[in-house]
Amino acid sequence: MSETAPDCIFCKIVAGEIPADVLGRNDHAVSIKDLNPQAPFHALVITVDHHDNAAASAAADKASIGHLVALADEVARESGNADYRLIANTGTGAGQTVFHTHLHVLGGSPRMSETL
Ligand code: DGP
Repeated sequence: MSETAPDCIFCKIVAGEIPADVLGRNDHAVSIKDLNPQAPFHALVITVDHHDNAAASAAADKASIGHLVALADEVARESGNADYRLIANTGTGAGQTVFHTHLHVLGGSPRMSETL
């Protein structure tokens, strides 16, 4: 049984209760296209278990971040983006808006985004 949080939009996406363009998944993570892309290729990789941010996920299970990075690399390469950036916004001061652990996967152009 996965850990979930009520009213968490990413928990609902992981559960299939809210539609998303799914790019890939493993037992621990799901990758979707970002709703508001900031680069030619912009995916999110979301943990299956709910934690507020990457540090909280790592505190619960250090391997969780490895599963995210492995799926990020897979979806980036499958989309033809062997070179990419990974970003984990942590806290409102860093621009985090969804408080469920996720990595941004940005490819297609170096440092295009002003906001990420
Ligand atoms: P952050 O600011 O790091 O918390 O990034 C959250 C990202 O999630 C932001 O780039 C927009 C994206 N996002 C928010 N809601 C949805 C949604 O319902 N579907 C998808 N595909 N992306 C979403």
